[in-house]
Amino acid sequence: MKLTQPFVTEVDFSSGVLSPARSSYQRHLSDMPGYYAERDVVARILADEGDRLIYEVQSITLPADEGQLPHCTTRILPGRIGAEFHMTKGHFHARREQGEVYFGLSGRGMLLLQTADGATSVQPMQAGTAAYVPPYWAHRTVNIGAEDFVFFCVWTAEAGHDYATIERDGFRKLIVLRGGQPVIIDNPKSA
Ligand code: M6P
Ligand code: ZN
Repeated sequence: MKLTQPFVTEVDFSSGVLSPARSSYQRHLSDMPGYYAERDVVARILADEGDRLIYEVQSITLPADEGQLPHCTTRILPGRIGAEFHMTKGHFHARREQGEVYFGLSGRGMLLLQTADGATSVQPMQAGTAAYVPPYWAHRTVNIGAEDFVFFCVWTAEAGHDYATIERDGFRKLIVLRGGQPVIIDNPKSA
């Protein structure tokens, strides 16, 4: 067994920036064009406005051994693609029986969850919210506010990410702006 040494990381609640700097990646609109319901709007934004940063993840990478607890921050920028709010891709865990915990640091969001059987759940998140992603639930986060939505996450190294199902089918619910408010609607694609 190779022992991992204890360590700490400072987290900036408003930006999600980690100190010391850790590994990070960004997702732009061009990385996820098929994830949004209004494909014509995606194409128009990419043509007229150029690419747009949707979210960024700063993560503490650990050995992929069972029992390790990778953790990260995610910052979703405010904005919409047509009516639909900026969001993460969303995923199941490759090992479906593995859960995850989120903790809201700043801004306002929604956690959208769904099982393979099509059960859905939407949970509100803001600074101070601890949100539990139980085993077997796919999960996506959505920024419904005018500021960055930033949260902290902890999951298990053995969980892995499975993007394929959500990339193909999407979630059964969409979070869109209607009458000036974020509302949850049925995804016409799943009807
Ligand atoms: C959260 C966690 C991460 C995930 C990130 C971005 O921080 O669930 O594991 O990578 O959100 O979401 P996604 O991987 O679905 O793009
Ligand atoms: Zn996850």
